[in-house]
Amino acid sequence: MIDTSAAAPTFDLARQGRESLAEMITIREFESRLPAYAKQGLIRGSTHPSVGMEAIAVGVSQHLTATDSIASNHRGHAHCIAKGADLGRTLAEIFGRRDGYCGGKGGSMHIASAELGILGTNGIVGAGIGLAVGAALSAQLAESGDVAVAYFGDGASNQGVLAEAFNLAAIWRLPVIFICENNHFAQSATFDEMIAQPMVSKRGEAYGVPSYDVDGMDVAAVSDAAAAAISAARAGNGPTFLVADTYRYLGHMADDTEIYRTREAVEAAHARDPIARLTKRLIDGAVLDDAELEQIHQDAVRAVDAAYAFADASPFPAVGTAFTDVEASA
Ligand SMILES: Cc1ncc(C[n+]2csc(CCOP(=O)(O)OP(=O)(O)O)c2C)c(N)n1
Repeated sequence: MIDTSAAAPTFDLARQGRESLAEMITIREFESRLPAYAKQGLIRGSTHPSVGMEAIAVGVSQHLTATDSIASNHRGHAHCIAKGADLGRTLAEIFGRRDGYCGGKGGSMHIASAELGILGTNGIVGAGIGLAVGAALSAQLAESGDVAVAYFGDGASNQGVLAEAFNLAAIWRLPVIFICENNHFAQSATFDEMIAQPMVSKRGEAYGVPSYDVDGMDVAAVSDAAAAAISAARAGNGPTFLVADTYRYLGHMADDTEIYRTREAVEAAHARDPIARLTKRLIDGAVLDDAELEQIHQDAVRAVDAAYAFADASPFPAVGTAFTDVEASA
């Protein structure tokens, strides 16, 4: 192991705990409904839920401002929501409706918002990595103090773009945080089948990027590591690579037969569940009681119900708009 934590613990259970829990529960409620929406025909094209992986987006985003950027991948709804995306507009985009972030023309894998610093979720595996490096270079040249985050999977860490991105970020000391969400699978391929060197963090080290392994099922650990990485980037100390170990509870996308893993393995992963773990800490620490916990769950259900009503009521974009927004204006 290179290291198990990027920094001394700073996560303040009383200050950050309840908000982190509420965000993770809301994201899980949102994501858990997607397979059923897909079956109902409400979602055209594929959509990839990140149930089980909530701690990473939530732990990272609590240290980002609206002008910081994130570049995400095909499994990016949680990243967007944690960065401030409205649930209704996110779901409307997933449903391909006019009130979505990209007018319904992007769908699940192409959610972008300049105002929120969301450079886009991305259907091309690894493509967001280069976008984040570009945003970090732009922030450095503008001396804005902003940082950029690239979220990508263990499968994407095999893409050549990561080598180039690490090298440029290291030599130019760019304010970029590379976050590999190792959920143990790339579509139907297991991590062990696809990656010979199990320490993905060594890949960052090889390029001179400080690299750390973090428990991606522990929001406090992710938050601590992200706080250290983001403040180092803001201080001009360059990039950090965080490899967050996590697990994808649901199939790669709706209709995944999941023949590449056993039910028992999926159930075993629930023992590390980020929501259950934080809930236990909050209850044991008397930060939260059962009634407040129930309220958080009810609020999440209500918020996602409202998002569904908003998205379902939104019309499809007019056919005549198919060729607008294709090119950026100068
Ligand atoms: C360049 C490219 N190659 C292949 C694909 C097909 N594809 C879509 S998702 C995926 C797996 C990606 O795995 P990982 O990066 O670990 O992310 P995860 O799905 O596990 O979150 C693949 C191979 C693609 N979309 N883009």
